[in-house]
Amino acid sequence: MTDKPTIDSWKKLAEREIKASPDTLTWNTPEGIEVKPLYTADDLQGIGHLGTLPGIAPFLRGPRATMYTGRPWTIRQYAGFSTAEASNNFYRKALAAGQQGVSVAFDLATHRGYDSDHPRVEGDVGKAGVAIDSVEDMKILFDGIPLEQISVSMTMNGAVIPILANFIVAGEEQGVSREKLSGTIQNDILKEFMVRNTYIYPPEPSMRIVADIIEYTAREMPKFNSISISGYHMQEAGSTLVQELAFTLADGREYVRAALKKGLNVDDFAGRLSFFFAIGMNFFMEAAKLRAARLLWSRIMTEFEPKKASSLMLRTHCQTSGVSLQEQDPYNNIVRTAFEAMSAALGGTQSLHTNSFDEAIALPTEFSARIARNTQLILQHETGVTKVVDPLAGSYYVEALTNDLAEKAWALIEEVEAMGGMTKAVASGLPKRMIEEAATRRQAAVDKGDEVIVGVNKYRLEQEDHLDILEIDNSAVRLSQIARIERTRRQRDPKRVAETIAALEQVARSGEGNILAAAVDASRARATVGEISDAMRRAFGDHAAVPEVVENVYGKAYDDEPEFQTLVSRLEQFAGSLGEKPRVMVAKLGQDGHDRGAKIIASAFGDIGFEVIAGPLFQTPGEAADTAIASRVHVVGMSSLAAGHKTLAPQLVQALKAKGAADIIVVVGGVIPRQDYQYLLDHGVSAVFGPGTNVLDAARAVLDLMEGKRRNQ
Ligand code: MLC
Ligand code: 5AD
Repeated sequence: MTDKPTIDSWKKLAEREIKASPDTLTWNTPEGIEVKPLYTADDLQGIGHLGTLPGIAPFLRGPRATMYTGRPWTIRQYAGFSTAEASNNFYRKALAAGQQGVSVAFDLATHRGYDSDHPRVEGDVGKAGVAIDSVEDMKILFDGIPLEQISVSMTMNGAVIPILANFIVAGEEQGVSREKLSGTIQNDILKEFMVRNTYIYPPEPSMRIVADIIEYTAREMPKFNSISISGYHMQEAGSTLVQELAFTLADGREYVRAALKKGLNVDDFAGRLSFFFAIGMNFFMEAAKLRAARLLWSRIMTEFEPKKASSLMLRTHCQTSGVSLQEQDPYNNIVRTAFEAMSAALGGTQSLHTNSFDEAIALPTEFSARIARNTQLILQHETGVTKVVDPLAGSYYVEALTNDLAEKAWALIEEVEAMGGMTKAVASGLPKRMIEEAATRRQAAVDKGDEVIVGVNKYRLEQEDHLDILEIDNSAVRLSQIARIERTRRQRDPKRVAETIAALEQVARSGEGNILAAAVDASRARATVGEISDAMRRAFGDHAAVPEVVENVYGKAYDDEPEFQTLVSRLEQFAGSLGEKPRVMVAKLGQDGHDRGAKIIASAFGDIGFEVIAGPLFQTPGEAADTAIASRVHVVGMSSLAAGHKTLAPQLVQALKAKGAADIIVVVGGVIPRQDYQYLLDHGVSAVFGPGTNVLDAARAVLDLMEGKRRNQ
């Protein structure tokens, strides 16, 4: 018989193996968690949550007693593009092929409450999602999809009132009354102000909208989840998992307070609050995050003293991480997504979207969507992962991680509380700043090669294969949408439209009555998404954010490293010859609010020594040209993530030319398919920086362009 081995004997062995202390193997994660090379039973000491059971508060091991053994998670692929007809066709085929729920992606014009004929949305109609202008489109979107059986998620936050109203009326006209409708509306405005940016109104009236929807659905739509409180977009914007966890749960607490203020009883709505998290590449930590989320949510909800156990229960959708997927060697993304999906299943998600491998380049094709869906079907039918509840429970590592994440997130939640809650914290800009700092730090780690991404900063292919992608002819979509809006306007009763819109505006202005109820009347009368949104704009005004740029994060990560310093000196020299600092404007055009890339570029370029002008979101090409000229910039860098680049970049070049500023260099960065590079270059763009570009390479290229221009002058 041998003695029970001790941790000291392991340490000695480990030291001999690596010829250094095993402490040097500790991984300091971006969350500030120290992941040790070995976990043992000692790491479980003092952890309070061990021994809990699934289906019973605090639900750490899952909201359902039987979890996937009773019913697997819902395969709910997020999709939408082009017209309602095209998206409807896509949904029907997906449902026939094994998808279990529908999840609608709307285009950015719809998100921001504009009809397809509005001049500000020319580049956006039908591009990043489906264009919906009125209930007529919504009816086509769900044609042949039985809404009393299939649950529908709608990702909508800005124009949440007209979209939910149109859904309710489309159901009605399909013969499905609203109490039978099942599904989820995202309706999570706080994270829009932090990261996703498809807000319309200022924070205060936006919070009233959220509360009105919770009130309406609690009373009239018992099977409908009133909100999907989302951390997904925080992680996409670059947050750490602790930030994602803490800010999402703090948002949830704020929504509960807003609903209680409406006079609702906590048990009348809490069971229909739902959540949404991202699942990135940190396999065990992501699964632990979902367990920690359930633990903390039940702790938060206990404060509100509900009577029903289901009010303490966190149910969540997950999506694999878009930001973890790469343009380079894109089939690697299938592998990444499969690991992330497994992690989501081990964490106990209720519903899941798996991304397509062409994520970093374009919207999914039928082929890439099939592989993404099959990833989940294979997990559910072939791996055995559904045969047991919470299989990671009792793992020394995962239980310790669950505890670490919960403790760290709780500390951040308390910080938010001390600021007076999430609405105030968001108004202060702190969460947004923290997330942008984390994003910039991560970019530096990738650019420096400290963090390896296979096929991007290591093992990169010399020659990338050609990839077929989905192309949307958005001018055709726009014309067909405009034709339908015109037909709808011709056929409706204008008096009824005017009356219902006036009534809606009155409800919005007075603070009396329920905005969604009023919008349902307007939708029945065939008022458009734009008209309903405008009535509320008149009452509430528009929200305009002032972009802030973090400083000294990217540069600090490089410290005095020669690669960075050489570039800084080269830029200084050029500034000397120019007689001033080179000025770069980072521009966001159209309704594309995805600004992680733009913010990172602005921040890193600033640290390198450029003077950076961060343009506001949602400019038209003409407005961006005016800002560029007024700021006397040398270069405009347009960041595009929503596929509007082929319309908007040539318009920007033309606008500069028309205003006598043809000497300003235009470069474009973001999600740009290689197929489009030549088109942009032919239309006056000087350089294109696709996904996976090293920021220092981009800065060097911009400097080359400026030097070249100066030599030729
Ligand atoms: C579940 N059920 C069970 C069971 N498991 N019954 C018995 N035994 C079991 N083991 C029951 C549930 O109680 C429920 O019934 C029904 O089965 C369905 O299960 P669910 O777990 O509620 O799943 P689902 O209906 O899919 O709802 C999941 C959800 C919901 C609660 C997370 O909110 C949802 O679907 N969210 C999706 C959000 C989404 O897709 N977002 C896309 C964002 S994309 P009952 O009667 O209790 O309801 C995005 C990108 C961008 O945002 O554009 O930026
Ligand atoms: N269709 C499918 N997936 C989409 N996503 C965004 N828009 C669509 C769409 N129209 C996914 C991508 C993106 C995330 C926010 O949602 O994965 O990263």
